[in-house]
Amino acid sequence: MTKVALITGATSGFGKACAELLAKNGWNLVLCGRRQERLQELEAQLKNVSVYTAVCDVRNGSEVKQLIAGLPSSHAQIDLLLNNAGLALGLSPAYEADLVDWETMVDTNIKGLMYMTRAVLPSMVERGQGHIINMGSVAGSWPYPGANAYGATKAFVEQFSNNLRADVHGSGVRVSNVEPGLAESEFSVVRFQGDQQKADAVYEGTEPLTPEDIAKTVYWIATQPAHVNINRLEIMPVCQTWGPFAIHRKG
Ligand code: NDP
Ligand code: 8X3
Repeated sequence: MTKVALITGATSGFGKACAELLAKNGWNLVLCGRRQERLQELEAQLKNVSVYTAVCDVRNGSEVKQLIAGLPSSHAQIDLLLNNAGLALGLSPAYEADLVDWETMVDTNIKGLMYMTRAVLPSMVERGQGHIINMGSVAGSWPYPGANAYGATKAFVEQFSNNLRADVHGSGVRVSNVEPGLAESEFSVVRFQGDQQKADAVYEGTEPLTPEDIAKTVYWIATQPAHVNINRLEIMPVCQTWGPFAIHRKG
């Protein structure tokens, strides 16, 4: 039977690339994001599969509930929920960061992911099948200057994924956390509030991961045999690794 994947944040970057790869492999799709035009463009581009698009701001719990409750029967049984919608805002140290940015990251990366999970999971458990793949980040495990609230939201995603697994144990439902490092998408443009030059500088002289790399990873995780659960998968480009501890010296 044709599988159905629901992807949050399908209008750009990882979410869009995942939609394209899943469609290529015959999956029917529920695609959401806030930008309607982008959703329509993507729907028109994806041929031979059934695509249901919905404008949905994951920060709004009732919008999320309505979306799931109102899915047409053809798309109501979600086999794969890809909780991908998310963002980083700013790179300032915590003592200068904008509190509203922190709240937006918490509302999107944490609360939005919780709303969607809570809305979709009961049916998966009832049916004894389904897979939730959450989009974490290396920033959830490794601290770096300016990651403050963003990294902490992704640490939440990692632990929430582990705890979900503990809760669904015995049900057949799978939960995975993908943790990418440097990857070029609209991520940095969003982080720097539309400053394209600043965003480009992040990737200058590097060969970052691409959204297609992440889509292949997600697809591999989603197509493992039913008895296999990839708990977490951290992925970086070869050009990225860890630095030494920062030691502040007097004088
Ligand atoms: P993009 O900015 O290209 O895509 C982000 C997606 O999230 C967009 O489709 C956007 O859609 C959606 N989104 C943001 N806020 C909301 C919201 N409130 N409601 C619904 N959708 C929302 O970035 P990426 O593809 O790179 O990011 C995808 C995920 O991967 C994020 O969770 C990010 O934290 C994570 N990540 C990114 C890395 C990177 O280096 N690029 C590395 C590690 C993790 P719209 O604006 O239309 O709502
Ligand atoms: C995005 C990757 O390294 O910019 O989650 O935090 S990083």
